[in-house]
Amino acid sequence: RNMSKQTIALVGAPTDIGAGHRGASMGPEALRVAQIAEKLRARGLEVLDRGNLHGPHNPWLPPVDGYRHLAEVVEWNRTVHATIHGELANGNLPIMLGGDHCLAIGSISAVARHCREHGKQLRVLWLDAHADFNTAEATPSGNIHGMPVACLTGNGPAALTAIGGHTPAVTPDVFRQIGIRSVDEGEKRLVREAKMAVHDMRHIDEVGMRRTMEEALAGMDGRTHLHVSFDVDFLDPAIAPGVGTTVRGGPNYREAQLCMEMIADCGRLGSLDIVELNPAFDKRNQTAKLAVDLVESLFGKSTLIRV
Ligand code: 5AB
Ligand code: MN
Ligand code: MN
Ligand code: MN
Repeated sequence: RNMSKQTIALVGAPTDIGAGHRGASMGPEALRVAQIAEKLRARGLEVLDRGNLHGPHNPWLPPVDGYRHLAEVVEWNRTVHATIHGELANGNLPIMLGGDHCLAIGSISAVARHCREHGKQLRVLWLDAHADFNTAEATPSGNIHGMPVACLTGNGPAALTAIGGHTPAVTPDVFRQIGIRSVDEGEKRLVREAKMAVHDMRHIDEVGMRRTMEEALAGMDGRTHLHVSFDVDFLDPAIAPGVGTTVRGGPNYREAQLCMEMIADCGRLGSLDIVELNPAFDKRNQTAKLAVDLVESLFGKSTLIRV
């Protein structure tokens, strides 16, 4: 499997610039304290910790024309884009340690650019309670962490949709959204219009995580680069309280493990975001530890005895 000979590069992006609560800026350090690097090395993987990126502080201002902190969000995402693209160009497998989910604009636009440069097909698994498909008109908050999928598909301010030099960075058909259970009214209409592939919690309840993941991973081949954007609020808040925007009724521990194990089994993982972890809402770093446990499964750790 090609991912085992790839070097993993951890890139910290300590900001909550796009979020509705402060604290996701502490995410990278919480993941390090939960030993993300050591646990992956124990799996025989080579891991480089590149440390943290730098960017503007959070001025905590109200929205302007439907966006909060747009200039700062742009600056952070430019830095993320350049760094993640550089890691991919060097043949590494980047893991962005967020930070809030607005940073996926930078990381996924970088992955998309890398795919265009190398004739690869992109598939993005968006693990989240939310669709993150809001626009300035539809958003109830102005928080840009609720807008990255819209921006990546060309629906947003030019300064964000053009990051990476290609607008749109990706088409809606590259996404498979999993775990969705909170979508705003105007956002719902946009999700339907774009024909987003949404495997919401109702779908997971009805067909189970196994069939959901079979569907989400179907149609990939040797030319597919798989990117996973893991918003920790994907998980049920009973097991993952350390996020700013909890929504009850998410995947439980076993469902989340199966999700990660099936992604590992497909052997196509090329890049990862871990976002929205907020230690200010956590207890004894349990959510960071759970995220690391799940990431170990994503990189092939299995409790399976049957072969
Ligand atoms: B997250 C909400 N839809 O737009 C909005 O955590 C929440 O990255 C967005 O998925 C949640 O403000 C953003 C109400
Ligand atoms: Mn999100
Ligand atoms: Mn979310
Ligand atoms: Mn959130």
